[in-house]
Amino acid sequence: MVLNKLDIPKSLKESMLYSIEAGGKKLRPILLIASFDAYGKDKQKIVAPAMALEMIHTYSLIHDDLPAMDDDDIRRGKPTNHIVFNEATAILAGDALLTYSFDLLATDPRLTDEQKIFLISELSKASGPKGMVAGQMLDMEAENKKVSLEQLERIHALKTGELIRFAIKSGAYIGNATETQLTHLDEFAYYLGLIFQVQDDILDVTGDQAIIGKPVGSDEDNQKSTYPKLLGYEGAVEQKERYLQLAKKALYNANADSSYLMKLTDYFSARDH
Ligand code: GRG
Repeated sequence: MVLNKLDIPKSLKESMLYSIEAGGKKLRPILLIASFDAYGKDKQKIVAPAMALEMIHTYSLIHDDLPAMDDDDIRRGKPTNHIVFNEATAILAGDALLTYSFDLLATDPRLTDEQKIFLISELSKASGPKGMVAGQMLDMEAENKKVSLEQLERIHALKTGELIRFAIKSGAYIGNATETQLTHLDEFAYYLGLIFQVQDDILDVTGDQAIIGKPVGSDEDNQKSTYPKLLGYEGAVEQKERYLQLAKKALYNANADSSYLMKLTDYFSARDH
């Protein structure tokens, strides 16, 4: 991993590597690669974008787990970053992963200047105040409040959906997809992000976390709006099916060699962790 070679303070590097190597599913880089694969050939070009994306996702999880936010002790099956190191180091490790991801894109010799500008601009929009950070803010403000389905969709489209959109859009862009294909893929990615989130909420009710981790109905659990709370369990499953049909239709319209993306869509919908 490129982080190993960085000449930076030892404790900062250890803290960054701890979370990156903690064993996440790497869904976003996998999506980026699958989207590239639907159009392009030279896979070397997507190494830096895939790494940058996972670094930003990991930064968001480190910060989300902090006492000032969700105050979580376990992430990716291991103690959270601030528990192992300390709060200040965890904040800096998150900051460093965020900023270094842009350095990685700006200096990758395999990307053209035009591709670098596209990737840096799209990734900063997706992760920043018009994207993931906005979603996190709206999510915090919605705690303990009743939200509508439209509000819930908006929160998740920003909070988790924007990075998923970046994965799909940038993979296809580097693979030289046309403008029309990118438009259809963007619609596909929007629904894929929502499928990911409904399933995440369903797993909170039915999955291992519900059985061995946070009990459903705990204080923490009550604060957040989720699809099952809003629509009931059956309603959430039906809503997921609606998103699934819309995602598949958009993917079909994108006219891609989309067998991997199709398989990933089914995986997102049926995943059990
Ligand atoms: C702190 C700016 C800031 C943003 C945080 C993404 C996010 C915004 C918070 C994560 C909170 C959370 C658990 C959201 C539910 C959906 C989600 C993003 C789950 C984690 O993604 P996975 O399942 O994780 O892809 P792994 O560990 O496999 O990478």
